[in-house]
Amino acid sequence: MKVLEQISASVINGDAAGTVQLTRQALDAGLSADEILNEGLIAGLSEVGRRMESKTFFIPEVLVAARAMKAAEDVLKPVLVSNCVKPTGRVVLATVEGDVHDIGKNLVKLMLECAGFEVTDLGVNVPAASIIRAVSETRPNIIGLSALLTTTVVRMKEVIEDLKRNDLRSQVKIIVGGAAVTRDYAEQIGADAYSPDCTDAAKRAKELVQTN
Ligand code: B1M
Repeated sequence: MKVLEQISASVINGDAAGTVQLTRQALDAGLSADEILNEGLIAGLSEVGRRMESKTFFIPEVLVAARAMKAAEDVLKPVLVSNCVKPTGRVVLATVEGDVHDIGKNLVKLMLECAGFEVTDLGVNVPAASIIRAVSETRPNIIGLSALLTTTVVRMKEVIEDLKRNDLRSQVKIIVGGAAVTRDYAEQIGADAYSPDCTDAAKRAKELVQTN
């Protein structure tokens, strides 16, 4: 088995120590942090998602897999941030109300910081009112919203409507993403950008600031 497949298998098995060790081994072998993240760690969690869907995995298995992924992320972080640039803008980032998934959001935060953004991370399960408050207080260039559940994706629309009601919409750009979000939905709710992954999110954020 190749090391990336071993990393995926290790995430699926929820073996945090093994995942960390294999991640180090892959870095030492010259694989890029991006490859390890996407083709090893995220690939593993995607399989966990499929097993969850087919009801062969349940919450305890998913939690240990997520923990293994997070442990390996700490090994990758210093490598991912080694080429970071100076601050260029501010972002308020949140996983929307009702949703506690934060692995993807945290990767988006990392990539945004790497691209030079100062990120105010409001965490998970964040009500629209808290986002509006953070926007009024920190005056960000961008709001980043993440949602992984089909039941919580609708919260993004509420945030945009609340921004309009509070006369704040024209002052910020909005990027949305997460497994439950589509480009069509982003357009439909009037977001400024949709992003399928964390690297792309940082690219979109830079473009949005430049066109501001
Ligand atoms: Co949950 N879960 N989960 N879960 N979980 C999913 C999302 C699911 C697809 C699994 C499945 O059934 N196949 C399913 C949703 C189904 C649906 O709505 N259509 C699901 C479900 C049902 C649930 C519960 C309801 C289960 C239950 O309780 N019965 C429950 C909900 C809790 C809640 O939020 N209220 C639940 C709970 C959990 C755990 C807590 C156990 C755990 C989360 C741990 C944590 O995040 N700290 C968990 C996990 C781990 C998953 C899966 C397996 C993996 C998610 C993940 O971290 N992926 C997931 C299956 C899947 O997605 N395939 C699943 C890796 C991560 C890097 O990807 O977050 O998509 P992702 O981020 C990507 C992109 O989407 C993008 O960048 C990242 C990669 O570069 N991105 C953005 C993300 N945010 C972005 C924002 C942007 C731009 C890009 O701009 C701002």
